[in-house]
Amino acid sequence: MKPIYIAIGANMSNPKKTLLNLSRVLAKRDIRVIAASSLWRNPAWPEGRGFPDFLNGVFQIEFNGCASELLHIFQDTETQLGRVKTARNAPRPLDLDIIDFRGEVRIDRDLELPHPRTNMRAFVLLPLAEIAPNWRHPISKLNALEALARLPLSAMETMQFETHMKPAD
Ligand code: PH2
Ligand code: MG
Ligand code: MG
Repeated sequence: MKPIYIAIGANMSNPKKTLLNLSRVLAKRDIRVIAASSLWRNPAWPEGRGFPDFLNGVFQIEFNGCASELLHIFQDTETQLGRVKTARNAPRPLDLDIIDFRGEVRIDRDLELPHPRTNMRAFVLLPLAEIAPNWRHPISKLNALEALARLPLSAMETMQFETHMKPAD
């Protein structure tokens, strides 16, 4: 079966601690992390709203269910870690997004696959390039480095290495 990649992020309530502990939290929901990128500090998107920087990374996971089941687990886990849905893009203690679910392409009201903004986000593409050099976007067919090269240089310039993650950390 093709791999599943997810984006992880946080920009409030000790993001580093939350993200370094995340694989343990996901394990309780039968999600196993099999590859973990580094964590990258970068400005909250959209810029200029004064929100704290994000830490972002990417996991490859194993999960024996469908994409909708995974989405529900993610929404549950975000809530459990204290996410309150206020304004769009407001700061959050945890953000879990499905980037690519086994190459599936779908556009539903609650779930779009692959994640629609994958190719526009250095904070997804750079960590994805670290752990999945052979991955290709299911629609554009670009790999992560090719998609990164199409972004403005400024997108890469804002990415700051924060720390490594160990899959079992
Ligand atoms: N997620 C958002 C909104 N803005 N900015 C960065 N840098 N990283 C994110 O993960 C992110 C964001 C909503 O999901
Ligand atoms: Mg997000
Ligand atoms: Mg999200």
